[in-house]
Amino acid sequence: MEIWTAATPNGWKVSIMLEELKEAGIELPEIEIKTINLAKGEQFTELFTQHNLNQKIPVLIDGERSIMESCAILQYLAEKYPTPMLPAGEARWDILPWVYWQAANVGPNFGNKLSYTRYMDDVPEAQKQHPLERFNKEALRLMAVLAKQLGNNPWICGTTFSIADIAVYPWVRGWKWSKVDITKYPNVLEWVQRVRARPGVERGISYGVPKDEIDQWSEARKAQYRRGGSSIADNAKLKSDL
Ligand SMILES: N[C@@H](CCC(=O)N[C@@H](CS)C(=O)NCC(=O)O)C(=O)O
Repeated sequence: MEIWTAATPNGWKVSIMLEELKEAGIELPEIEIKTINLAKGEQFTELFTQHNLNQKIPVLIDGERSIMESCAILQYLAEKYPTPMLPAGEARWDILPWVYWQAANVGPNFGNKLSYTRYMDDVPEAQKQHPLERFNKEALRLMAVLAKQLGNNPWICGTTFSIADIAVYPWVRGWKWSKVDITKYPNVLEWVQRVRARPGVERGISYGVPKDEIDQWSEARKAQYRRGGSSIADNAKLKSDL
């Protein structure tokens, strides 16, 4: 089995899943983790495109089968290696709609909010205002939904950690980076901390990331990013005080 990935929220869903499967006692086969350099455009090569026409990471290759879309990969791994993270039978329908909810809503809105907040530093403010407001408002609405779904439960789908938690966590954990104020929802904040405290998650989010940068980029990494021609807005430039 091969995983083609990068140190990004969609990539971490898969690496967290692998590590959580190990935590659950599953003996995984040898899996080759191939890091795709997105900045260099390796997702656009002919070979990559043969495995994923959509030209985005992550991709899972298992024998003759190539699977795109991080949430489809979560489901594939969960079905191939059964654990309580995706129960069998009817009960899986408590989980799967929340995985789809992430793919269709949380990822795109947090991703767009992040992009306009950090990675379009050279775009005039007036042009960014509408998309920033729109994606922020929708991201916050989604967090209100998440807060209701969590209620007093420890995990998104009740008392058992599931692939829904794995799907949603990597985007929400970056709330300070995307400036989505989840402090309005204390149970969401507590859930973020609860997921982060899991050893499998700790290992999963460290794929492709130097040890001291798991939760925050170092100044050296930011400088390296800028040297590559990308401009990132730093906190000092942003109005938000998150
Ligand atoms: N819905 C897709 C999104 C995948 C995606 O957007 N991947 C990003 C990294 S997080 C990517 O490959 N970006 C490179 C590009 O857009 O060229 C999934 O969940 O797998």
